[in-house]
Amino acid sequence: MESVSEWGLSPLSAVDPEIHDLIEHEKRRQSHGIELIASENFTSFAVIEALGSALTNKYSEGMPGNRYYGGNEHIDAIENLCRSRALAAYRLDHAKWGVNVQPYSGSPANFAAYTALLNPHDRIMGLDLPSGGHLTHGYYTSGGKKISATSIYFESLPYKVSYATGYIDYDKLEEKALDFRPKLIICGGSAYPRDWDYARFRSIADKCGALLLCDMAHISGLVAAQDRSDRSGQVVFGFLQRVLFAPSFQDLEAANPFEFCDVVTTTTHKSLRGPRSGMIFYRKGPKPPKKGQPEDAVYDFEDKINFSVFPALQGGPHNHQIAALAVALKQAVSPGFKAYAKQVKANAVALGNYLMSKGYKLVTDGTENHLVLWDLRPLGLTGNKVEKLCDLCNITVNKNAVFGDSSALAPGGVRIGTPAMTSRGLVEKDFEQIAEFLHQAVTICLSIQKEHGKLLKDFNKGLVNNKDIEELKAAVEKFAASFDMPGFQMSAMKYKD
Ligand code: DSN
Repeated sequence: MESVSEWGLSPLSAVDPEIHDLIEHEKRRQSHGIELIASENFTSFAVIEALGSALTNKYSEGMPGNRYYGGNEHIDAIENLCRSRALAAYRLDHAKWGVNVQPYSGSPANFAAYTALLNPHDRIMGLDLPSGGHLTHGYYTSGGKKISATSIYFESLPYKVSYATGYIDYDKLEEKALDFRPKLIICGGSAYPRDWDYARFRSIADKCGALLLCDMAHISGLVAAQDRSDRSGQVVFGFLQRVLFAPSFQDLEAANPFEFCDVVTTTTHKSLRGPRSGMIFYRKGPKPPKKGQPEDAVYDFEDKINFSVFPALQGGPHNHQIAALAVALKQAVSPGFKAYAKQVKANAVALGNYLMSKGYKLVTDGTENHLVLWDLRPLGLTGNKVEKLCDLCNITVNKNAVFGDSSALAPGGVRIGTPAMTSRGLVEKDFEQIAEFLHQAVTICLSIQKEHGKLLKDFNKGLVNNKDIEELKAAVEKFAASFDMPGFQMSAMKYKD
């Protein structure tokens, strides 16, 4: 048998050069490319250190203080710290809100929340996928094929954006909701460039007796961002926090879903800049007085949500993720995080304005958050072609449906987000340069399509040995490599050039 130090203490490069090498290639791809996927980010070295720690060894099914395994004293401390930091990050009073930090990621968090709040076949309404919603909000195709487990196990009726404006059509949503009488309305999306009117959602939910859940995954960093310099990053709970530090409207980088929703779910690796993980926040304590409700009514979400996460849907919590999330939440209440979130938004505006100045069409003609949705249909191009060409030039975007689209594989747009490159220190002028690169990429796409034809197999021929693509790739690499990279030292990479 090998010695412990031989199999257990040798570095990755010695144990598995193949995987080590692929990781080094991926580091080069990340550092020498322009990362514009709106749901991605670059996390910190401290978060990565916690993720790659001995915490991955431990089983801890159950909740802190009530586990099915021994040896959890430090794991309990970590999960409790993570929970209190999560509440502090969103300025929540722990008497009124609780949080479960065990979901493995966003889709499991959403399904656990639905499992807790709904019975099979209960009715739900979420933003339609082609309108910028998420699969887990109940998507099925226009032909009726149920794509998401949410639409398989629950009866889902989507609401949509107005085809004229690209904004959510709240009046239509209200009309549909009053007919459909859902038990749950879901707000939040994956490709919606505007802020959310949570007060209107609440009023619609109340009119039809529905619960209101926000999936704030994309904007969770913007919602967390607040000027905390007056507190030097300290965590302050309770009355004092609410009175002295209640954020003014101008102080927030996004409308606050906690003000109006019953439950809020999120991933933690998008604009929040943490590890891949998920959280479910829920109201607890006395319910506000309402006609027809007993005076002492209290919210009953806590036990249901904790039970849904474990034992109903998950096994052991991923403690390395939870510790890494605790680190990210600590970083999210530092004064620098507010500046980061502001810059994410300013960069999205700069990028959007540059593209519009070139005559391109953005959904809703702009952005109020971290992303723009570029409508390529007026150009006669599809998102898959632009995504592919950009990939060849080391620019990473993703094809995305634009309302009215029917094909997910050849949709009419691309989604472009600013969180990742802002984490590398880029500011408005850099994003104007990025928009110029995107303009060049689309120009190349159009000339290939003109020369070779619209069919994908013909278009693909124009990508081979294309001098314009090679030149753009070289310029993109030079540009991207000139910025710092969070998480790892570029100077220590195996593949630098
Ligand atoms: N898949 C993510 C996105 O790209 O928006 C959401 O979970």
